[in-house]
Amino acid sequence: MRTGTFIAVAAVATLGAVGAVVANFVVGGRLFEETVVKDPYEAGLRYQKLREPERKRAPGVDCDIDRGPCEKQGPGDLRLALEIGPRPVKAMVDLQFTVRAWRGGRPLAGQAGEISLQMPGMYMGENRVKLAAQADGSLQGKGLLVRCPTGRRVWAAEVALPGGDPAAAPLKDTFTFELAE
Ligand SMILES: [Cu+2]
Repeated sequence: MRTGTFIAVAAVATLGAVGAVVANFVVGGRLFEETVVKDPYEAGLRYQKLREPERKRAPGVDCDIDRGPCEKQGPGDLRLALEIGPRPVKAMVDLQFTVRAWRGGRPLAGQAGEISLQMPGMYMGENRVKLAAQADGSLQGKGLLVRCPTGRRVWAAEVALPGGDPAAAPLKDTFTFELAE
């Protein structure tokens, strides 16, 4: 190789290397800017909003049980919340059902309750979870959801809590949710 050619090749190689380093800085800088998040909470909300349209909800589902407790506004100033764990909620797994109730914003001190589990439009046998009062004011019980032979995963949990006095009608509300699998 002649010296002139070598210098030219070396110069091009060096420029190329410098160029790559500069490009790296620019790309690195952009990536860094995109990774930095001003408010992680707000970013989380944005993430959820972005994700929401992707979630396929079966008809009739009114409770996204895998995101935490579902709340319902009952008649009057009654509020009922249902939580099922572990999440994601799956069939053929021991589940813990937790119910909380409030009237006028104050926790209702219930002694017992019951959840009746059914698949909308399909008889799956009797499946009831007995709820017992816990020290933290909630009602809890254990249960299991069977795997449906048709592959459907939508269940309706009808929560029933005894009314204030023995003559009163029970407080009832239904939460319809879809199992993760
Ligand atoms: Cu079924």
